[in-house]
Amino acid sequence: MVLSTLADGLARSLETVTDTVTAPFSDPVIRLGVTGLSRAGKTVFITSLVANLMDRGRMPQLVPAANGAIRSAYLQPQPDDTIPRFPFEDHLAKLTAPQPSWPEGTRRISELRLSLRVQPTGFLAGVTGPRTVHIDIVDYPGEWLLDLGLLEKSYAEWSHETLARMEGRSVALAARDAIHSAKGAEPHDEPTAGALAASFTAYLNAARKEGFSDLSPGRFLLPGDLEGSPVLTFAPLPEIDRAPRGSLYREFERRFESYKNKIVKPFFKDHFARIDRQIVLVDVLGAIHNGPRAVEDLRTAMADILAAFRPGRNAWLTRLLGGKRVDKILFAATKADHLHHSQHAKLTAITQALLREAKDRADFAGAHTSAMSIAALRTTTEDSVQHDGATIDVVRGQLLSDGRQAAFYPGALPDDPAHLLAPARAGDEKWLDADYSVMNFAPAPLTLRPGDGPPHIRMDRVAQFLLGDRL
Ligand SMILES: Nc1nc2c(ncn2[C@@H]2O[C@H](COP(=O)(O)OP(=O)(O)OP(=O)(O)O)[C@@H](O)[C@H]2O)c(=O)[nH]1
Ligand SMILES: [Mg+2]
Repeated sequence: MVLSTLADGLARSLETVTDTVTAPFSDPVIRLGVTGLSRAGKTVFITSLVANLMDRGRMPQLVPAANGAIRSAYLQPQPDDTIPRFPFEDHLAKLTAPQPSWPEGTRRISELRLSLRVQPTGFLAGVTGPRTVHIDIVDYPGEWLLDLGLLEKSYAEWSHETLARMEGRSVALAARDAIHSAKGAEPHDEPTAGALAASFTAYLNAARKEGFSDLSPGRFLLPGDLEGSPVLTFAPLPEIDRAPRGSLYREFERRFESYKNKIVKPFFKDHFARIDRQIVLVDVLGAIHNGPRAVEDLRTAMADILAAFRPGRNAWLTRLLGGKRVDKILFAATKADHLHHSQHAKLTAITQALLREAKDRADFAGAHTSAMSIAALRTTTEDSVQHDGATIDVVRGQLLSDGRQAAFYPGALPDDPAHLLAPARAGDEKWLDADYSVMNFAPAPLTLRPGDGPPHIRMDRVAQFLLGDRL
């Protein structure tokens, strides 16, 4: 008994070195950040991860699941009272209903606490009882990370850069006219401010549809509860030297500062700075399907997003983090169930090449990174069909559009990622010698055996990379 208490205390004091603990004797917590651009697959990913950690029958590559160290898994109230809870049960119910459906788009941050009872294996196996490890999963839009760049800019600098970018874009025409005819030195009045902000926001939304990614301030696109509030009611204006007090320019300048202080900084302080492990979901197949420009845009957006994982570039963030950093980052190409497994390695190689620049810098900052091709929810089965005397590897699934069963071949990904990335960098309109398609499959109706979570591709490897060493 005494020995066990002692050993337990020892184990815990060791943990405090590596784990996020709030008090000396509290249970270890792993804070897992899940991010990605809109539609990357965050909601489906979290739902599947949690379901497969609760029912571990399909998790052979997660070592502590396979060797029985994880005794049980259960949901608990999350530690942060003011963040919406991730509605896991609703999402799982929809995905596993007799007529399954995909979740709605998410517009805000959310959190879920999954707790695992783990019996330590290894040298403490005999002397300690099971312990509890909490996994706090935080779902946040990747677009929010893009706002980090605003912190070191003044309103005048941001306006200057934003207006310059708008120059070359046809979708910016209306907003540009509105901004250039605005009278920044005249007294601020709210209808004028509101109309300018609306026009600028409409431009940002249109630019996103066109596939542009440098769309700060990120919260203008995903306003949530802040819609219509002053902090989201401003727009860039050409610089005015010594704008009078009470002028439109001065008010927009004040609101820009307020956006930085009341939206950007709290997000980084309250959420980002506390993350231990991060997964970045990337819809690489979707971008390839949309053509070279979409691939290039994805590449630059990911580089900007990952700048947040390179503190040092931003003095404020460096101070805030104080040496703490995310120690593992996983880049996952999602929806890999659109591809026969014989092409998964190529998809992973393309993902790696796409993120090379950004990843190298994150590596430089000391984080351990990896890339994988995954499907959080497998909607297809594999098959081979004969076509013109050749055998091609296809996937079969149910089409979302009309419910038909279809065999699908998305095109052959190149062995050398440069065959895609070079034309993307060169700004080509179309892929030269190939066409890639994606299909929207419906989630397949499931009959799960007891103990099995929803079918997936490599979610067990994902869990092993992100959590395995801490369980
Ligand atoms: N085939 C397949 N499709 C997937 C998978 N995961 C996501 N999808 C598709 O991608 C869409 C977006 O997935 P979500 O999980 O809602 O993406 P999100 O990142 O949460 O999107 P937002 O909340 O809008 O930012 C889904 O509606 C599905 O059509 C998967 O594992 N396999
Ligand atoms: Mg979502």
